[in-house]
Amino acid sequence: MKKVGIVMGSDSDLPVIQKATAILRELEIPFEAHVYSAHRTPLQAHDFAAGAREAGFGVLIAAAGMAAHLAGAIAANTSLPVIGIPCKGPALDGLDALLSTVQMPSGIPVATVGVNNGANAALLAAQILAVEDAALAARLAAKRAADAAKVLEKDAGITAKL
Ligand code: RP5
Repeated sequence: MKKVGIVMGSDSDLPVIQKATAILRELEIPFEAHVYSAHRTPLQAHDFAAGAREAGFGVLIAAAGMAAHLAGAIAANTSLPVIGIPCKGPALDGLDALLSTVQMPSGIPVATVGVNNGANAALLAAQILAVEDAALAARLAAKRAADAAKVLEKDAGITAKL
């Protein structure tokens, strides 16, 4: 199976990334994670993106906060699909990173999930890999069913309580 490549701009983004890695583990998807910054270590970020297809990755996730150029910089150097996670920083509640990640110019797309939404990034990565992988598609369907069952349990609990 192709791997998911994860890049975070700083180790301070780790709590967001851990939401993604928990789901990738649950779905038995191999991944590799790195701290590479578009600004602090641009050469390493470039080299990772440029070599990602050759290295066996099928989709990349890039998480960054503040002036979040990482996902765009990664996308500029690969034709693999790139999923951007805007991370909440010390100011502006993550709106800075959201706009920096989502507002890519035409030609270099980044599929942007919600602020801090590592879970959706992992699920979207899984869905992309599942296009060509029926076993993974079945695991995704089972997870959706299990997640729906949890919501219905909550529904029954709230109905009983009120
Ligand atoms: C971004 O700046 C990182 O992705 C992180 O979200 C933010 C702050 O980084 P640190 O100062 O915590 O290393 O590049």
